[in-house]
Amino acid sequence: MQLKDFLKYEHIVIQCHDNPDADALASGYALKWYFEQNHKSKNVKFIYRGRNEIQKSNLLIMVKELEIPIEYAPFIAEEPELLITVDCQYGEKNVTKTAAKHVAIIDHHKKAVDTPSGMSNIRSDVGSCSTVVWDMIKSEGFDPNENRLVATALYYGLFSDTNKLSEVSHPLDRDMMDALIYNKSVVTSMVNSNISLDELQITGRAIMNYEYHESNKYLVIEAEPCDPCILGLISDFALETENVDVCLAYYVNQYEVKFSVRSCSKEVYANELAAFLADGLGGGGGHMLKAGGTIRTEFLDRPAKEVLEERMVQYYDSFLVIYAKETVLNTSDMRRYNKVEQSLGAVKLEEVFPIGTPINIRTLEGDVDTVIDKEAYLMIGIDGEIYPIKEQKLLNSYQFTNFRYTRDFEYEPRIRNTVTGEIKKVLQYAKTVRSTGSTIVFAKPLEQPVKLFTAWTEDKYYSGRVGDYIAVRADDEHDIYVINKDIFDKTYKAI
Ligand SMILES: [Mn+2]
Repeated sequence: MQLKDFLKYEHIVIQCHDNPDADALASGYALKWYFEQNHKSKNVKFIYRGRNEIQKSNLLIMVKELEIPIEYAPFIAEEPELLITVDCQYGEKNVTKTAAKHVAIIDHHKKAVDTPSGMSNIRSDVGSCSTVVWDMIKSEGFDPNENRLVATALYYGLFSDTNKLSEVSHPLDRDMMDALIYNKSVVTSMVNSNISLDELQITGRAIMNYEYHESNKYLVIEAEPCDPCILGLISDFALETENVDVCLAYYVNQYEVKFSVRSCSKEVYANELAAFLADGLGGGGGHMLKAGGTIRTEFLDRPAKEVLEERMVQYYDSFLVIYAKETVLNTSDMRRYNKVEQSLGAVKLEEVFPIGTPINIRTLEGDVDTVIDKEAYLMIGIDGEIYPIKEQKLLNSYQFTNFRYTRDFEYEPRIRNTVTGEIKKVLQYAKTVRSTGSTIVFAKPLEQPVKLFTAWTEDKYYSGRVGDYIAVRADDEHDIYVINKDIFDKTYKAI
């Protein structure tokens, strides 16, 4: 779905969820701005409905200072030609239903409704709906930076939905953060009016009622419904306590469970735990130390507290932690495999920017900073994963072919010259390489999830789920690793 598909409609209503938050306000604002850039005369309204008018002081500042043209419309007589719901999905409980001839949805929550094809853009892995709208507007050749107020709103939308950017994980979110030129003083005044005195009390009461689980050193803290940023505050603060390695803070309201996870344990990635807690019920993510998520209450058959507590226990029970350096696997029940020939992609970085250029490589898995030298290459793995590699190591296992390399990415990796800011996408520089060697490994499917610290990564683990493979090189008993089932099936054959 593209925004220009909607230009044919004359009468458009943009509606965000009831009890709007900063992200909802920003998404609708930017979208309305986009339509006005195209046709000044178009009849476009931005509304919210439901029982309550906006009250929170940061949102009141936002609407006033950023001149957000939103109307409170508890009753609506007209039936628009096109209704676009932003930061929510038409038909869900958190958005009052508005009759319309056509309905479109732009959102970043877990897909919860059926939508006619071509009428929705729901990107569940992105940190804010503001990011989704920003990306759509950019794809049409417009730049929200042309209006400082819109740019500031988008920035604050992402800022609020990701706990002050601390739970940002998607590269698109980082692209937007880097690109927006926003008004810092307005953001500061909103940030400093974020919590009401009532919420300050909620924070205190929540902390008083912590539950501590001594065996695994984690805290669970339930708060009354409040602004989600409070959860981040609580968990950041609680994690500073001695003998607390992990903290989960959450609240349950009528529609959803919101939670924040913090971890300072090298054996628990906050983003992994957040995804585990929300698995099948909503969405969760972030990065290794800080993460968060949402569970829709309609997917729960029991009280949220029970589900979360049970999943916390399951999370700790299920994983076997392996330190490859100190482990020798029993290979008697493992089969021997050979790596099959495969085609991967490689980019000689010197062809992208000159030698000596400091660059930032942005991929779905994260950012990598490096300086280009003569031997620097980028590999594009079988699953689209990107990693830097030196020429010698590349040539040890792969051979260049004359073919160009093509593939589809959910997010095409890009390289930024950190001095000039120039950004180039990698695919146009990628060549196909073919694997040569014939590494022999012992491998078997995992019967229990593991966290594996390889011999080279002592403070970083790789997770394997049941059905994934654990493998060890025949010529090095400590070179143990885990391989995703699909990748294993594609890259190894039994001998
Ligand atoms: Mn949102």
